[in-house]
Amino acid sequence: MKTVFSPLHAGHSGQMELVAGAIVPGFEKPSRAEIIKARIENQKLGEILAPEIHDLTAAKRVHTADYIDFLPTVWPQWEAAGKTGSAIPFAWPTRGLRGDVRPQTIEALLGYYSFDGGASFVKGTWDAIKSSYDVALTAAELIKAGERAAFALCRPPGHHAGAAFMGGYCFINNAAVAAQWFRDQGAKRVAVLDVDYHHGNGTQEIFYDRPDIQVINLHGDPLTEYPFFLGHADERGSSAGEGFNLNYPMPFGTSWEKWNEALEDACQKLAAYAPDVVVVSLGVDTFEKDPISHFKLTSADYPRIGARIAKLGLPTLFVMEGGYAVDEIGVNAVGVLTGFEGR
Ligand code: FKS
Ligand code: ZN
Repeated sequence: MKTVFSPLHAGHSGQMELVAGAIVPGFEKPSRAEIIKARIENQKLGEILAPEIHDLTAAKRVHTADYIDFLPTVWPQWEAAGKTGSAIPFAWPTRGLRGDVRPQTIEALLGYYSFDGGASFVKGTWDAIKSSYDVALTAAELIKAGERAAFALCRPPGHHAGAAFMGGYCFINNAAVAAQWFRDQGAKRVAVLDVDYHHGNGTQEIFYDRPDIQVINLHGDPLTEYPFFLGHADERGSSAGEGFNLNYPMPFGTSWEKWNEALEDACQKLAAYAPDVVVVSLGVDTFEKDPISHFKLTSADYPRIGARIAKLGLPTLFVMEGGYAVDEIGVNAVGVLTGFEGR
């Protein structure tokens, strides 16, 4: 299958995050994408294409216009305010505070448009976000043009980003953009299958009241795992979307057998929905050696995931999300894709 990749992701580099009380280099780093790209070449998965440049219309179909217009202004505003380190949000309008009044300074706006401090900006961040969006749309276009499958090697990832917020390394929700784009191109129903270790809270929020986009998540139980405040099994969609959101939260230590039972059930529900196209939010942080996660999948399991998804027999867009065991991220992510191809 073809891959779409942009070198502009690499400008999103050197951002910092808080771990156990210390500010450390972010886990979501450029080598992740570079190692996956090298593995694609090594495995001869297929051609690697540069993205076409798109305007932001498709982003504004799933995000608010004010949020999307804010993103490219972050670094210029941060610099104009005389700040030099990573732009990290640190104050949020949670319960008891006013979330309905848009504030005016860059520090305040970072909090207004986020749910945690996990999506931070450096100088090259906007260009990377934009390239990741272009990668997703270009890969979606390959599917529309008749490819059975395509791989959007997105970085930064997207599934934690909601209609008007960033967080958890995510800014624009690439998978949601692609799903909506397929609808706008005439697909009647689209399914999003999110196999990242973390719940895709952004994707769930964006499509929660919609029957035309089914959202299925397999993830660490939010009682004990990030993003903590969404992803429970009783979240099944609202109003017209009731029954079209499915969550499979699983405990720390989950290994292939249990995870695969969830995947099997998810795939049966997905097949019953009979979508025209599937968007896979592909995270490989379910891996046993992932430094920030607590599932126990092995490298041998990833091709099995791909093979099960292939069995659906549907046009499939893979969109890269998380995975932080960089030494094995190429083997694991590309393992899903070669498994899909039956090799
Ligand atoms: C404090 C721990 C914060 C954040 C985990 C983010 C996971 C992101 C992801 C994505 F796919 F979006 F990349 N942990 N330092 O893997 O879900
Ligand atoms: Zn994740």
